[in-house]
Amino acid sequence: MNRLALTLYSAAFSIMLLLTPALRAETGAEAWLRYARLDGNASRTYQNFPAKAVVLGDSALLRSAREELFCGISGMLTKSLHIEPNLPPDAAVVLGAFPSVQKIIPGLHPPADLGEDAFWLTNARVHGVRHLIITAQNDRGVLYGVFSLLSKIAQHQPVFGLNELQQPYARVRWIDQWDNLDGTIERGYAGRSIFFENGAVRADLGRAADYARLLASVGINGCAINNVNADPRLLRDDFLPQLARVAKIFRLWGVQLAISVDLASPKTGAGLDTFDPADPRVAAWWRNKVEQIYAAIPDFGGLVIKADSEDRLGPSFYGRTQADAANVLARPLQSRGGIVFYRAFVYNHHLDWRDAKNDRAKAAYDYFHPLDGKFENNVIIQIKHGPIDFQTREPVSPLFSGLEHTNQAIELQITQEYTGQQRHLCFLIPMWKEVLDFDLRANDKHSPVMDAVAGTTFHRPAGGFVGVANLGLDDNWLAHPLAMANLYGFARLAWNPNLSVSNIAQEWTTLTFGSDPQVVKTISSMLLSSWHTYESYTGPLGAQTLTDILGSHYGPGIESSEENGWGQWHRADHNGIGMDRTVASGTGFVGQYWPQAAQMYESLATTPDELLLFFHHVPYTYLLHNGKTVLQHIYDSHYEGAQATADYVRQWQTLRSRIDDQRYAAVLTRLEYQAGHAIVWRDAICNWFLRTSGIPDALGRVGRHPSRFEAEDMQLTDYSPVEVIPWENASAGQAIECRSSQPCTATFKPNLAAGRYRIDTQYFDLNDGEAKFRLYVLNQSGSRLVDEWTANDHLPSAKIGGDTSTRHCTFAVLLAPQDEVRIEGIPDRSDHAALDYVEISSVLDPTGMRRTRSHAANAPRTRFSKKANPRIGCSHSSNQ
Ligand code: GCV
Repeated sequence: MNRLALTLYSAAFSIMLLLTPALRAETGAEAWLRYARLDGNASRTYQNFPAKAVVLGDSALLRSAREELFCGISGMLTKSLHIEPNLPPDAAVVLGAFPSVQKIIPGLHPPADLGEDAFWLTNARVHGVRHLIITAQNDRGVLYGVFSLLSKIAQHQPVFGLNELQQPYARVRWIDQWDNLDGTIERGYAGRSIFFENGAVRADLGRAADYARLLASVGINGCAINNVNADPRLLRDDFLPQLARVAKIFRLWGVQLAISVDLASPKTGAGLDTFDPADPRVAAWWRNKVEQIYAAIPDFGGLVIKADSEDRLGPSFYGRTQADAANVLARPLQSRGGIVFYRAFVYNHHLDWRDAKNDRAKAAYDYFHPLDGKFENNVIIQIKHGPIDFQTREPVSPLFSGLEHTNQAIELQITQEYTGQQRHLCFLIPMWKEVLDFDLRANDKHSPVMDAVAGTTFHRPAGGFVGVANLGLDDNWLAHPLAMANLYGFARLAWNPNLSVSNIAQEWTTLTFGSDPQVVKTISSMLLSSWHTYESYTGPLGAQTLTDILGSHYGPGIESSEENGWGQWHRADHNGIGMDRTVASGTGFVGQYWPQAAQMYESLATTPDELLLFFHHVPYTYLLHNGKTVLQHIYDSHYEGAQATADYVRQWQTLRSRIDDQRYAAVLTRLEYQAGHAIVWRDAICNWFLRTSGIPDALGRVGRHPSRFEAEDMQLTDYSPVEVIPWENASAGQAIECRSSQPCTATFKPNLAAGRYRIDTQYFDLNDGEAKFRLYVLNQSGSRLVDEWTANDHLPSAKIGGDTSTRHCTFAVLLAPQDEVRIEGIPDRSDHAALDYVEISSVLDPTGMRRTRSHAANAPRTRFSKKANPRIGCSHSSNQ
């Protein structure tokens, strides 16, 4: 581009930005219920939307439905609905359960039976006037119908002439939260609990009320609010009234309250000397407790149990079975309609890793399959989607086809414990969809997981979907503004697992960011590729997430899986990698599937590449179906994955001014961080496999970083070198840290031709201090400060390593051949301003229009202020 063209281009771009109307700043608190005003064209489509509403009934749920309708219509169509006691002579929206609607419109008949929670959106002509009808078998269905109608309007879909009956796929569509009574959340990444603080239910349950509304809007009908590693205090007599406060709020939105309980509760502080489920005193204790709960909460949903797992006590303590334990709780709940969700996550984490036949993956089936048919009818076995633990890629749990006479539900993890902890973009719906679509071939018949859990495959009375969400007090609920797509998508699949993944992505994007086609296209495409991207740089081919399984479950930690009893082994050694789980030569896990699925996994030839290392141990030179060796695939996928994250940054930047600045900046900060951390992952894994296998990368990338300047090789003042453990989590295994009370410096001479360069500084951001960094360019005329930033992110470690390694990018720095670059580190508390390396690359973008400073340094923090938790939606005065 010549200079004139460049100037014109810059001017045009600036004018375009000036002309673009500023978009209202948004925190993300409203999630997909923004009800943003429709623009001219779209609102004209709805100009004939009725101005009146008739609500047939006065239950709390119908009041919520009415207020939601008013809120949505006034927000999107700037129209105030008038409430009418009877059907008016002009068009109205009619809300009510079907019998009451039929009373005033006798000729109306739904196209099929309206089951529990199903709704019917239709229209009916009365005396020549067409009314819009939202009806259902129960009031909760009417509420769901209202949300569905509003969602259609927000997506500019037609609502006149509708005749749509929506039936939920399964009765159970629940959320689990892992909140602790002290206000922390196990595996929660978005602030403190919206339910608890200081050992009690919070005084202000405003956010809990907003949460219930969000859940109802996508058809979720139950929520267990506390950690499955349950605190027995929750069952104390004085706690029940506090739980009743939460239930009251949930009730307004048709969300049933449930709690997780500790099976040892009868003994722990409750006066008994046993919790043996076969002891009549224990049964009486639970009976009494359940009665107390129902006295306080008449519509209580049920109890969630984690037992004999990860140091939680269970029935094995007394030589009893999981069925004995489940049933003793289920019996008193039965007459009240309550459910026991008994988790199949029962396993021994002290397995002998030297025994090649041991396999944690077998545990759930081994414990529960022999008990099939021995559980009460109101017990649901809650099964994690894979046999290990929410890894980036696992096969489906064979237990889904191993329980033919027992209810079951699938447990999916919305909170991104192993998938980037809401710092990395990872849209999980494609993964869940693959799981739900998987054909178990039970009894040699078509039997997708979605049907097994919904109860249709084996004709069970109950079953469904449970998502572990762990939303927190952060304004935008899940910290990463794009992570809410996972909650939305979970609920949409729980409602209808046959929905297409791309439709879900587009729906969520439109509802959350508006209908600008470029926005919808760009964000949906980023979402849809993001799971594969994450997988490709954190553990491809079914090796599971190669993360630090003994600590944070976040950064790379390849060897942490091995030589311990946790059983997340990948068995990588000098020659090869993978767990042999075949019947012929391995652990025999494959034999837990029905024959057709088992045959596929038993054979190397038919095992899909993406699960190869889950089922087989192979040499690094083994050829995949795609023609590459295993090791070359590992190298390539990590480079491709890291590159894809850099591309996400560029894709997102095309949306500037099409999205409000606040959310634009919050997402950009996260994507830039991810792009840096993907390089940490890439290098750790590739270097580890290079050293372990001795086989070089055919493309010569691994271990070669010509534009990298190692911190330990720089000229150091007060900084000192430090070994990083494990070695692969720092470039060349070393870093430098500043143990002095004064600033330390590291200086080097890049010796580059004159030009503009991008300087990436790789440093460690520890979570118990806020070190500062300054970047200078030095030459004869003095020193020039070109950038500065604070290491104030909240990463999950106080150690130098893969969790804390962070990249800061400084764009378009002018360098001359004799210039030196200096980093000054100013330590703070235990954060010793540690540095790994600096990488310098030439700036390809000649326009100079890119930022000269990294956004990461200047963008607003993504963890928003907690001082005033924003309430969302319209004021539901009657509901507060
Ligand atoms: C609530 C994994 C997680 C634990 C979690 C457990 C479970 O092991 O790391 O934090 O505990 O699963 O699902 O019970």
